[in-house]
Amino acid sequence: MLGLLPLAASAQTQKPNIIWLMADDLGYGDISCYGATRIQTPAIDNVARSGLRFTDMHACASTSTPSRYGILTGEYPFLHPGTDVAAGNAGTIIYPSQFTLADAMKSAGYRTGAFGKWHLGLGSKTGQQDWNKQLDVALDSLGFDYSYIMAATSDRVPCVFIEQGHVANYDPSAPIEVSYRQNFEGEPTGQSNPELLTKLRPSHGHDMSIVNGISRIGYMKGGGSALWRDEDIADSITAHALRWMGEGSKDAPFFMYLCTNDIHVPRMPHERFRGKSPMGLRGEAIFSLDETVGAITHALDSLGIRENTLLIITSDNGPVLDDGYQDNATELAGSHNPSGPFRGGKYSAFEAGSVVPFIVSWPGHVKAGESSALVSQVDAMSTLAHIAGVTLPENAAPSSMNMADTWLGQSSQSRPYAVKMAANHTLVLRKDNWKYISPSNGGPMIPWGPKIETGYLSTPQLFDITKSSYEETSVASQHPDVVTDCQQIINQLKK
Ligand code: NG6
Ligand code: CA
Repeated sequence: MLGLLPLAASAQTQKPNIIWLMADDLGYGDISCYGATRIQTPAIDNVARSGLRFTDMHACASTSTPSRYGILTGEYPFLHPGTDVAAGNAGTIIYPSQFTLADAMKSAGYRTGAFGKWHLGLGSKTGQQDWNKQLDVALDSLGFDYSYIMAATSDRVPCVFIEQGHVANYDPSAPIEVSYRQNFEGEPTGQSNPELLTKLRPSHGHDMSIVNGISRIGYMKGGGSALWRDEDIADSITAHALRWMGEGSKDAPFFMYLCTNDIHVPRMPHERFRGKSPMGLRGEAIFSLDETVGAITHALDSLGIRENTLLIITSDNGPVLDDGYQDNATELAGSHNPSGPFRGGKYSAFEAGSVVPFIVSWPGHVKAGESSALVSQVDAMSTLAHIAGVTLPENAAPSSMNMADTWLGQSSQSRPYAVKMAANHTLVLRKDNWKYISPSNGGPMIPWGPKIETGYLSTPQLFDITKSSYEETSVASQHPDVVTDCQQIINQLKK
């Protein structure tokens, strides 16, 4: 049997391929290797069995744009302007002058590819993109050799894939126009033409342009044959990822940033999953995600590169049931708790907003098991750069630490602390056995639709997480020194 190779020796001889496979809005409790019983995720569980399953991984935020910003730049999103949930016509949020995770991998001799959900802006100026031409800022400016992406989310226009900075399968007979201010004359919307909503109806918001029988956020016109069919999004992303993976030379390693659309709303996975889960479309979307993972591992096996590939599976933020479409996710969840043992969900300052599944697999290098070390996705850049054998430029990845020993299971060392941001910018800190939530304004529940507890309070909150991972009773008044300490760390970071 192959023994575990020490990192230094192995990295010198052969750099591993690295796949960062990230689901959207997948909760800690949504997959069977993290305790779900009402749904089975055999492909993800397989990876978990061969690798290290973390129980205390923190995303940088409880929504997508800031969370992803932290991964790709190694900088806390609250330190950078404009990292709120981005519109589909947002200009680039990461500046081309910034050194990104993809730049780091490229400098290590890697081929770099991005697939699926992007949601970090495209083009140099918000609202000024000409979607019928090559975008002036696309992922090649951010270190990716190849990209096949969705500009934002599947509930936001434009509903087309962007390949190498240009609309994929562009249809010249149907020029594309996008606006987040007003509709285009004569175009139906979910609000004015609900009879055209043949596939899904909104429960809140999402009542603007209609594409594929589903209304979205924002207005778009045109697209023609380039418009996606939601049922095919997962297959399309996976097919492009697999093709790119197989095209590479055997010598150059690759870095693949693979972000699924599953299980974000609108949940409309392929018809082959229909009726397969008692949890309806949300369960089917989890199956679709699992199938993507299976397709990737199968391809790694077929190419004979599984043992030389570091495969990471994670999520960008916590789970949500009703996120704006009438897909019956709430009604059909039954005993399934997508938040697992944690309180809150997507958007929330409570733990379920940002504690996410995190599985690291690299057969022969990462010993299978479980790690309860406190870890953060903001460390992706320093950690993966280290594994790839590159030194980052001085000002790159300012919030990121090299945690390779912990991520690869050679140590159980925790990060000194993890900071994350809730939807209303409330900053949250986890440190030792403490969880701290900064005081903020905002009611106890998300105000616009999802039935999720925010965790916001006008006074500081402190929880002893050894007592219960479910944040029940604040002990802030009993531990004023800890509260001060946590607040000071946050203040220091903000400087
Ligand atoms: C919210 C959307 C929600 C989702 C979220 C972003 C409404 C009413 N809700 O504004 O559906 O798109 O933004 O999710 O529009 S994320 O996972 O990409 O951060
Ligand atoms: Ca998300």
